[in-house]
Amino acid sequence: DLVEEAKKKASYAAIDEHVDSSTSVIGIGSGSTVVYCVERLAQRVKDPNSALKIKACVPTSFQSKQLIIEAGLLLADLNAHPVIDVTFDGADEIDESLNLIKGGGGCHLQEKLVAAASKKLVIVADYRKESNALGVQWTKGIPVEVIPMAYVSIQKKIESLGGTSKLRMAAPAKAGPVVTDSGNLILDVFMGILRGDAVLETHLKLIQIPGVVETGLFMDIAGWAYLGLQDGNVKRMAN
Ligand code: DER
Repeated sequence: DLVEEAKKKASYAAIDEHVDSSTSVIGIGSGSTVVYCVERLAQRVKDPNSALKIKACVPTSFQSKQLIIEAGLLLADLNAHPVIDVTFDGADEIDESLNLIKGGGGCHLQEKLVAAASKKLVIVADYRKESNALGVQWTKGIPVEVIPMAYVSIQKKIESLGGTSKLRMAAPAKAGPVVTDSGNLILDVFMGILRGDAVLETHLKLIQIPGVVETGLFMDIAGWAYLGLQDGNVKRMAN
């Protein structure tokens, strides 16, 4: 189908244009699009003619670890490889300045930690993720990871800031709230459409609330984005 084909085209292009014989440590994101990155990486690693020497793949979630292991790639810990050559990850929304909303898959805390340790962050996505402002295409709120004991206090603080929020529930997979790989909860926060400076301003308002661990607002982190289009082409964005 068009969306899966777009994800695959974007991912294959990103891997082929950003992984070469000098690439040693790769960050692997989370979600459904990055699956195609791992697929392409595994193909190239297994190719006897490829000169790839991938030393380690650093995961951004339990799912990402599974992808690395199942692909036969070398699973590594961020503390063992605190400098990553390039990380490939998905996004829920991408604006024209490569600001992102991430966390739709509930993994944005570890994704941001790996991204921050990477020399390059390359985003892969299908055409549904492209937007002229954060909050326009992605209407499910800004994912915010919070410490469980304080989630109601944090919700009240968000209301005092003029926003609203919803605790992300796990049903039907599991009764009760989603619990992240780090043992925290997720609030999906509604603060309106974020244009220009509002992205950073909103992040700063949220991150200083006691008990907020990390927001899904990524600004000045992604250097490249590969967008698979409906016509089969790939749109390349670079900062
Ligand atoms: O949670 C995340 O940030 C993921 O990258 C995710 O939202 C992107 O997921 P997708 O590639 O399945 O759309």
